[in-house]
Amino acid sequence: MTDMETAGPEISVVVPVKDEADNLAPLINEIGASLTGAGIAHEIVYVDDGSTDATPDILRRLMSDLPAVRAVRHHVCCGQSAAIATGVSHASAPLIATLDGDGQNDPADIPALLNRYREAAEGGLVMIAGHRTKRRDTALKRLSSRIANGIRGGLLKDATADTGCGLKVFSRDGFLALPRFDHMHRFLPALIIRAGGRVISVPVNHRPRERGASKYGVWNRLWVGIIDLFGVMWLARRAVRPDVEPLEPPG
Ligand SMILES: Nc1nc2c(ncn2[C@@H]2O[C@H](COP(=O)(O)OP(=O)(O)O)[C@@H](O)[C@H]2O)c(=O)[nH]1
Ligand SMILES: [Mg+2]
Repeated sequence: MTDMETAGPEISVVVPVKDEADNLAPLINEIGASLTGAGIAHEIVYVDDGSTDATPDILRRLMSDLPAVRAVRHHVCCGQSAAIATGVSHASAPLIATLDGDGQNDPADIPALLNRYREAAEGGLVMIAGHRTKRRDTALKRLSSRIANGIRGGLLKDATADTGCGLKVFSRDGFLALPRFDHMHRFLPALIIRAGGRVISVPVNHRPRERGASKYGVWNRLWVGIIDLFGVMWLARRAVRPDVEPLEPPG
């Protein structure tokens, strides 16, 4: 066994998927190549969120070939935020990288995000957020995303140009202490700042979807997004961060 294996992984790559059968093997290979190439001890945790295609069968097969891959499954689709939370709970590394399971995020960006995390964290609460500087989506999706990011940034002051980017690096403990709710994954920067942390954006690559179909349109994001925005503004106003001092007995 190498030192890397005995020490356990430094980072768990958490990938939420819903009906992404054709994207599993190509993306897992890319994640493995990127992290192994950079000498980063890792595991890959897939969360199948109640897929109705061949996703669970293919994951089982890939797991038996590739020891770095683990997978868990929701019997019923619970949404992307719940899937990410399940993956983080099941992860065994202290650091987490998330990315979309459709191949639009580039795993080759993970080592740079991890380096930025190592430079910035120093024991504090830090999230590194990918910023898709050249979106490879339809014009409608790009426009709606720009408007949503503008309104969200203006109201929440979350200091993040692209909160919807699936590519992020953060600590497992930091995430597990955040409030949980459906759709929280689009508000992670605001929630980290609410918890007293910092968010640093790093430019990342973005690629067109090659296989499978998008699960989100403009409308199924817009209306819930408006409600969520008010919910997160309320949460931010109700933030309390006590500075706790342990008392020692005299002498
Ligand atoms: N767990 C889970 N993941 C989802 C769900 N909907 C989408 N995803 C995943 O979220 C990522 C981005 O979704 P996608 O449909 O490509 O959104 P788009 O890139 O914004 O069009 C992909 O990895 C999807 O598999 C869902 O209901 N549950
Ligand atoms: Mg996508």
